[in-house]
Amino acid sequence: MSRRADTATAELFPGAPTETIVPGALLLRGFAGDDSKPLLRAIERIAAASPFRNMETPGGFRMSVAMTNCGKAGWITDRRGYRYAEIDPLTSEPWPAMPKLFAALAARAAAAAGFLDFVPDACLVIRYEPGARMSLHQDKNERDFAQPIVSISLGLPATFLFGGLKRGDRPKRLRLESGDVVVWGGPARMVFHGTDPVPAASDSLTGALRYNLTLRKAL
Ligand code: MD3
Ligand code: FE
Repeated sequence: MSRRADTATAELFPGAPTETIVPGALLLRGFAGDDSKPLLRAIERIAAASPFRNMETPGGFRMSVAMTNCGKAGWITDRRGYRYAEIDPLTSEPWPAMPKLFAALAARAAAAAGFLDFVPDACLVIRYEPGARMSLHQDKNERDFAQPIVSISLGLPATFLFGGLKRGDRPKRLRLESGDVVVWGGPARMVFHGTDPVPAASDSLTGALRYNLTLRKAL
Protein backbone atom coordinates (compact mmCIF):
# COMPACT_ATOMS: atom_id res chain seq x y z
CA MET A 1 0.00 0.00 0.00
CA SER A 2 1.18 3.53 -0.59
CA ARG A 3 0.20 6.41 1.62
CA ARG A 4 -0.80 9.51 -0.31
CA ALA A 5 -0.80 12.92 1.33
CA ASP A 6 -3.96 14.99 0.98
CA THR A 7 -1.92 18.00 0.00
CA ALA A 8 1.46 17.70 -1.72
CA THR A 9 4.39 19.86 -0.63
CA ALA A 10 4.31 21.40 -4.09
CA GLU A 11 0.85 22.77 -3.32
CA LEU A 12 1.85 23.95 0.15
CA PHE A 13 4.90 25.81 -1.23
CA PRO A 14 3.69 27.32 -4.48
CA GLY A 15 6.94 29.31 -4.81
CA ALA A 16 9.01 26.15 -5.32
CA PRO A 17 10.22 25.61 -8.91
CA THR A 18 7.83 22.77 -9.65
CA GLU A 19 5.42 22.21 -12.52
CA THR A 20 2.73 19.67 -13.12
CA ILE A 21 3.47 18.08 -16.52
CA VAL A 22 0.23 16.13 -16.71
CA PRO A 23 -2.02 15.28 -13.74
CA GLY A 24 0.06 13.00 -11.50
CA ALA A 25 3.44 14.02 -12.95
CA LEU A 26 5.45 16.62 -11.05
CA LEU A 27 8.62 18.21 -12.43
CA LEU A 28 11.07 19.41 -9.76
CA ARG A 29 13.52 21.62 -11.64
CA GLY A 30 17.07 21.35 -10.30
CA PHE A 31 15.98 19.23 -7.33
CA ALA A 32 19.13 17.04 -7.60
CA GLY A 33 21.45 19.89 -8.55
CA ASP A 34 23.39 19.97 -5.26
CA ASP A 35 23.87 16.19 -5.40
CA SER A 36 24.91 15.88 -9.02
CA LYS A 37 28.61 15.26 -8.35
CA PRO A 38 28.06 12.55 -5.71
CA LEU A 39 25.38 11.03 -7.95
CA LEU A 40 27.84 10.79 -10.83
CA ARG A 41 30.50 9.24 -8.56
CA ALA A 42 27.95 6.68 -7.38
CA ILE A 43 27.05 5.84 -10.99
CA GLU A 44 30.74 5.25 -11.76
CA ARG A 45 31.02 2.93 -8.74
CA ILE A 46 27.93 0.98 -9.85
CA ALA A 47 29.25 0.66 -13.41
CA ALA A 48 32.61 -0.62 -12.14
CA ALA A 49 30.76 -3.62 -10.64
CA SER A 50 27.92 -4.02 -13.19
CA PRO A 51 29.06 -2.42 -16.45
CA PHE A 52 26.86 -0.47 -18.83
CA ARG A 53 25.69 -2.63 -21.71
CA ASN A 54 23.42 -2.22 -24.74
CA MET A 55 20.66 -4.74 -24.14
CA GLU A 56 18.69 -6.55 -26.83
CA THR A 57 14.92 -6.18 -27.19
CA PRO A 58 12.65 -9.23 -27.53
CA GLY A 59 12.33 -8.24 -31.21
CA GLY A 60 16.09 -8.53 -31.70
CA PHE A 61 17.08 -4.84 -31.78
CA ARG A 62 20.10 -3.57 -29.87
CA MET A 63 19.10 -0.56 -27.73
CA SER A 64 20.94 2.71 -28.49
CA VAL A 65 21.07 3.51 -24.75
CA ALA A 66 23.40 1.62 -22.42
CA MET A 67 22.01 0.41 -19.10
CA THR A 68 22.96 -0.95 -15.72
CA ASN A 69 21.10 -1.23 -12.40
CA CYS A 70 21.50 -1.08 -8.66
CA GLY A 71 19.27 -2.26 -5.85
CA LYS A 72 17.60 -5.57 -5.12
CA ALA A 73 16.16 -5.87 -8.62
CA GLY A 74 17.31 -4.61 -12.01
CA TRP A 75 15.34 -4.08 -15.21
CA ILE A 76 16.62 -6.14 -18.12
CA THR A 77 15.62 -7.05 -21.65
CA ASP A 78 16.80 -9.85 -23.91
CA ARG A 79 15.28 -12.12 -26.55
CA ARG A 80 13.14 -13.70 -23.81
CA GLY A 81 11.41 -10.46 -22.83
CA TYR A 82 11.36 -7.43 -20.51
CA ARG A 83 11.54 -8.12 -16.77
CA TYR A 84 13.17 -7.49 -13.40
CA ALA A 85 15.98 -9.79 -12.32
CA GLU A 86 17.83 -9.98 -9.01
CA ILE A 87 21.00 -11.26 -10.70
CA ASP A 88 22.90 -9.27 -13.32
CA PRO A 89 23.02 -11.60 -16.35
CA LEU A 90 26.36 -10.06 -17.42
CA THR A 91 28.22 -10.74 -14.15
CA SER A 92 26.01 -13.52 -12.72
CA GLU A 93 26.17 -11.57 -9.43
CA PRO A 94 23.54 -9.52 -7.60
CA TRP A 95 23.30 -5.90 -8.75
CA PRO A 96 25.34 -3.40 -6.69
CA ALA A 97 23.53 -2.10 -3.61
CA MET A 98 21.42 1.02 -4.02
CA PRO A 99 23.41 4.02 -2.71
CA LYS A 100 21.67 5.64 0.28
CA LEU A 101 21.83 8.94 -1.59
CA PHE A 102 19.64 7.53 -4.41
CA ALA A 103 16.95 6.20 -2.09
CA ALA A 104 16.97 9.32 0.09
CA LEU A 105 16.75 11.73 -2.84
CA ALA A 106 13.95 9.70 -4.45
CA ALA A 107 12.02 9.56 -1.18
CA ARG A 108 12.32 13.35 -0.75
CA ALA A 109 11.14 13.95 -4.32
CA ALA A 110 8.27 11.50 -3.98
CA ALA A 111 7.22 13.18 -0.72
CA ALA A 112 7.21 16.56 -2.47
CA ALA A 113 4.69 15.03 -4.89
CA GLY A 114 2.60 13.63 -2.04
CA PHE A 115 3.92 10.04 -1.86
CA LEU A 116 5.01 9.90 1.75
CA ASP A 117 6.60 6.48 2.09
CA PHE A 118 8.37 5.67 -1.16
CA VAL A 119 11.03 2.98 -0.61
CA PRO A 120 12.62 2.09 -3.98
CA ASP A 121 14.11 -1.38 -4.45
CA ALA A 122 15.30 -0.93 -8.05
CA CYS A 123 17.23 1.76 -9.88
CA LEU A 124 17.74 1.58 -13.64
CA VAL A 125 20.71 3.68 -14.74
CA ILE A 126 20.60 4.70 -18.39
CA ARG A 127 23.53 6.23 -20.27
CA TYR A 128 22.83 8.23 -23.44
CA GLU A 129 25.60 9.02 -25.89
CA PRO A 130 24.73 11.66 -28.51
CA GLY A 131 22.17 10.15 -30.89
CA ALA A 132 20.85 7.62 -28.37
CA ARG A 133 17.08 7.69 -27.80
CA MET A 134 14.24 5.86 -26.16
CA SER A 135 11.15 5.18 -28.26
CA LEU A 136 7.65 5.65 -26.82
CA HIS A 137 6.79 2.96 -24.26
CA GLN A 138 4.92 2.30 -21.02
CA ASP A 139 6.62 1.00 -17.86
CA LYS A 140 4.63 -2.14 -17.07
CA ASN A 141 7.04 -4.59 -15.46
CA GLU A 142 6.54 -3.35 -11.90
CA ARG A 143 4.20 -5.16 -9.55
CA ASP A 144 2.28 -2.25 -8.02
CA PHE A 145 1.27 0.58 -10.34
CA ALA A 146 0.11 2.59 -7.30
CA GLN A 147 3.81 3.16 -6.54
CA PRO A 148 5.33 6.24 -8.19
CA ILE A 149 8.47 6.31 -10.35
CA VAL A 150 11.11 8.96 -9.71
CA SER A 151 13.44 9.94 -12.54
CA ILE A 152 16.64 11.98 -12.16
CA SER A 153 18.39 13.58 -15.16
CA LEU A 154 22.15 14.23 -15.13
CA GLY A 155 24.45 15.68 -17.75
CA LEU A 156 23.42 16.60 -21.29
CA PRO A 157 19.89 17.91 -21.74
CA ALA A 158 17.31 15.82 -23.57
CA THR A 159 13.89 16.36 -25.06
CA PHE A 160 11.50 14.16 -23.21
CA LEU A 161 8.29 12.95 -24.90
CA PHE A 162 5.14 12.17 -23.01
CA GLY A 163 1.91 11.10 -24.59
CA GLY A 164 -1.30 9.72 -23.20
CA LEU A 165 -2.55 6.31 -22.25
CA LYS A 166 -2.75 5.20 -25.90
CA ARG A 167 0.34 4.80 -28.09
CA GLY A 168 -1.32 6.91 -30.78
CA ASP A 169 -1.84 9.96 -28.53
CA ARG A 170 0.31 12.77 -29.91
CA PRO A 171 3.21 13.27 -27.47
CA LYS A 172 4.09 16.61 -25.91
CA ARG A 173 7.77 17.58 -25.59
CA LEU A 174 9.66 18.86 -22.59
CA ARG A 175 13.35 19.67 -22.12
CA LEU A 176 14.94 17.89 -19.16
CA GLU A 177 18.21 19.28 -17.83
CA SER A 178 20.88 18.15 -15.42
CA GLY A 179 19.48 18.02 -11.89
CA ASP A 180 15.83 17.87 -12.92
CA VAL A 181 13.71 15.29 -11.11
CA VAL A 182 10.28 14.03 -12.19
CA VAL A 183 7.83 12.06 -10.08
CA TRP A 184 5.31 9.98 -12.05
CA GLY A 185 2.34 8.61 -10.16
CA GLY A 186 -1.41 8.34 -10.06
CA PRO A 187 -3.03 9.01 -13.45
CA ALA A 188 0.40 9.68 -15.06
CA ARG A 189 1.92 6.35 -14.10
CA MET A 190 0.94 4.55 -17.32
CA VAL A 191 1.48 7.30 -19.89
CA PHE A 192 3.54 6.53 -23.00
CA HIS A 193 6.91 8.28 -22.81
CA GLY A 194 10.35 8.36 -24.41
CA THR A 195 13.25 10.65 -25.35
CA ASP A 196 14.34 12.20 -28.64
CA PRO A 197 17.90 11.47 -29.78
CA VAL A 198 20.25 13.37 -27.46
CA PRO A 199 22.05 16.17 -29.37
CA ALA A 200 25.86 16.21 -29.25
CA ALA A 201 27.09 18.77 -26.73
CA SER A 202 29.38 19.00 -23.73
CA ASP A 203 28.35 19.06 -20.09
CA SER A 204 30.77 20.31 -17.42
CA LEU A 205 30.07 17.27 -15.24
CA THR A 206 29.54 14.33 -17.62
CA GLY A 207 31.15 15.47 -20.86
CA ALA A 208 29.24 14.11 -23.88
CA LEU A 209 26.82 11.96 -21.87
CA ARG A 210 23.35 12.08 -20.39
CA TYR A 211 22.41 9.82 -17.50
CA ASN A 212 18.92 9.07 -16.32
CA LEU A 213 18.19 7.27 -13.05
CA THR A 214 14.73 5.78 -12.56
CA LEU A 215 13.92 4.70 -9.04
CA ARG A 216 11.12 2.24 -8.54
CA LYS A 217 9.52 -0.11 -6.15
CA ALA A 218 9.50 -2.98 -8.66
CA LEU A 219 8.97 -6.05 -6.44
C1 MD3 B 1 6.54 8.32 -17.24
N1 MD3 B 1 13.50 6.70 -19.08
O1 MD3 B 1 13.69 4.42 -17.62
S1 MD3 B 1 12.74 9.52 -17.77
C2 MD3 B 1 12.66 4.57 -18.29
O2 MD3 B 1 14.83 9.73 -20.24
C3 MD3 B 1 12.50 5.80 -19.11
O3 MD3 B 1 15.76 7.89 -19.68
C4 MD3 B 1 13.42 7.91 -19.87
O4 MD3 B 1 11.52 5.92 -19.75
C5 MD3 B 1 14.77 8.56 -19.92
O5 MD3 B 1 11.74 3.77 -18.29
C6 MD3 B 1 12.40 8.82 -19.34
C7 MD3 B 1 11.13 10.00 -17.27
C8 MD3 B 1 10.17 8.88 -16.99
C9 MD3 B 1 10.57 7.72 -16.37
C10 MD3 B 1 9.64 6.75 -16.06
C11 MD3 B 1 8.28 6.93 -16.35
C12 MD3 B 1 8.85 9.07 -17.28
C13 MD3 B 1 7.89 8.11 -16.96
C14 MD3 B 1 7.30 5.99 -16.00
C15 MD3 B 1 5.97 6.23 -16.25
C16 MD3 B 1 5.59 7.39 -16.88
FE1 FE C 1 10.06 4.38 -19.18
